[in-house]
Amino acid sequence: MFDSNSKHPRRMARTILFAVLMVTACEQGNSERKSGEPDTLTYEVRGRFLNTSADGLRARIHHEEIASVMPIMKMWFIVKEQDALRDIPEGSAIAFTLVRAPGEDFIENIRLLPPGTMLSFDEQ
Ligand SMILES: [Cu+2]
Repeated sequence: MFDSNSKHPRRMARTILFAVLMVTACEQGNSERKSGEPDTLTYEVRGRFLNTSADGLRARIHHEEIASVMPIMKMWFIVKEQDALRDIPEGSAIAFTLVRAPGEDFIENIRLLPPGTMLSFDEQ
């Protein structure tokens, strides 16, 4: 009955804990990836635009869950299109494409969503 398999659940729990820690570490800008994954991955994301950095190169966004990537959080994203944020008022609901390329993550194709758009973390 108590064979070598009895150690397995604990190892499984440790693996799951490690996976959770990896996901929650994403705000620190982890861009490492395992070999064998595609070079560039893109994700369609919705969120609320909070503000632009002083140098204009990054946007702070409260984003919805990005499945298999990140839970809901507020974080900074690199914006490569210089004028992309010019017509986006702070507090607007937006949609954008998250690009995760080797060595860098950034966002592009930022679109304003209709006024009054409810996001998953908004109060009803
Ligand atoms: Cu995030």
